[in-house]
Amino acid sequence: VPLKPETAMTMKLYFAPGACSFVPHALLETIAAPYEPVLVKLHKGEQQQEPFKSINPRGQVPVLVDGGQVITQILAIVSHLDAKYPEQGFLPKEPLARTRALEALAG
Ligand SMILES: N[C@@H](CCC(=O)N[C@@H](CS)C(=O)NCC(=O)O)C(=O)O
Repeated sequence: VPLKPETAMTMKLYFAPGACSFVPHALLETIAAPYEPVLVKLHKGEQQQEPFKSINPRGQVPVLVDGGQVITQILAIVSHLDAKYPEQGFLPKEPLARTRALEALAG
């Protein structure tokens, strides 16, 4: 059965409550982006089990899947969302301010 187009195109965010996945999670919620949140129960070890382990062999959230592409790492996900929704101003446009924001996120 072919996937419905809207199912195929909807972003997915794999997240865990109280984890650092709150960063991209907050961005997606703030703009009411079309995405499907997928809960990964870290306390039950789901990050080390299938199906998640195949999605991110590092066994960590957050993971954003967009257009079938798996994106890991908060910095990469935030940069991706900033590029995808430039009008939202998730990251500063001015080069040094942008660098400092990325620096803070990496910390
Ligand atoms: N460098 C990674 C860090 C991700 C990370 O540390 N995720 C934690 C939650 S805050 C995690 O999934 N931990 C599960 C585990 O270590 O088993 C990123 O930027 O995404």
